Amino acid sequence: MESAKTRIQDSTTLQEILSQPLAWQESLRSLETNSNIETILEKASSAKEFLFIGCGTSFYLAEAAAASWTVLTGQPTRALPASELLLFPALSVPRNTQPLAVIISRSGSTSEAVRAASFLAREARIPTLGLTCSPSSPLASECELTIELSSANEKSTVMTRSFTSMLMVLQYLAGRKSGTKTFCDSLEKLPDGCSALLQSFSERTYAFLGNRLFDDYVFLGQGPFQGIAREASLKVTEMSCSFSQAYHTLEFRHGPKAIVSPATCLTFFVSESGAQAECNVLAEMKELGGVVITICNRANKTIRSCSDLVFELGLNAPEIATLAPVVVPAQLLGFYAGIKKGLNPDSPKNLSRVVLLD
Ligand code: F1P
Repeated sequence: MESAKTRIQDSTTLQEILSQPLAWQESLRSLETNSNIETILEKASSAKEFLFIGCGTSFYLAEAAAASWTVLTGQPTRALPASELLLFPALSVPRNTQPLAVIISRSGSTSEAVRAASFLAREARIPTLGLTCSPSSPLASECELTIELSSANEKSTVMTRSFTSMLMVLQYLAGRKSGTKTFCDSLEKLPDGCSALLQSFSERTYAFLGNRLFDDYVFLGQGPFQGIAREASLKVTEMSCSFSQAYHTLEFRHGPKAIVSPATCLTFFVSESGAQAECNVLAEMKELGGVVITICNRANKTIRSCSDLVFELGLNAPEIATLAPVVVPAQLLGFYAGIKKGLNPDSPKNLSRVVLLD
């Protein structure tokens, strides 16, 4: 087997994780020359509600984007896995609603996502927007309009920069739709604000894991950070084949905390609006003997005294604008946990880059 050092040095996945600030910059810049944007914003201006759809990582992206749209536009925005729409259409799109649907798929080929787009456009007669990282995709053939972010695509199976870049593009559109230019400006500043952080985050994650091997991982987040917690959990499972769960932070007290031990790694996404309540849970889990990682924009006294590892971004940005950057430490955690277990995140066990159904 290749040494850990070789697997790290040669890793495409790690290179893609560390390239995210550049991918964000190129993705946001591509909107400036995208002739579809004005038409998309015009369609969005007449919609009263929105439905974001995806599979796997793209579903959790849909969740984080839907939370962003709801907060930024004040209009109800839901997220669903494509399978829910296909199996339970009346539940997913109640007959008296007329949402604008956004179907998200890095590959643009995932069977469930393409079938969902086809159902919405051809049967439910619902306006559809596609968001992908792949050119000339089956998804684009089904959607009325499609945004293609080729600079955010990955060679890897595991989605990292495609997740954060597509999320930021959807957040940018919400900012444009709601006329909050300051929010769009804060997104455009993120690449500069984060590029210096990533290398140190990478080194600190590798050092923290050292010879630790955890039995299980827990990711906790409230509000717009819940979708981020679920994506973080998936990253650790995909790259390290570890058991990982995600919960609303305060929900964790209601039973799941039974598992907490020194072999449990709990990662808290601490928000600004819910910090006090979230930090009470953090301190309690530390007391129970768990190993605590905190990812936040600004750390407080409880975070510093009760965490075994703190990732503090220190960005001068609204809370919603931090959703993409805060997932990066969790991507690194998943990557290095896999390396420490002797795995190769570039070739994740059992996974394919696209799930194609017969
Ligand atoms: C969705 C997805 C990924 C997963 C794996 C298989 O892909 O489920 O989330 O990590 O790569 O495909 P897509 O629809 O966004 O291309």
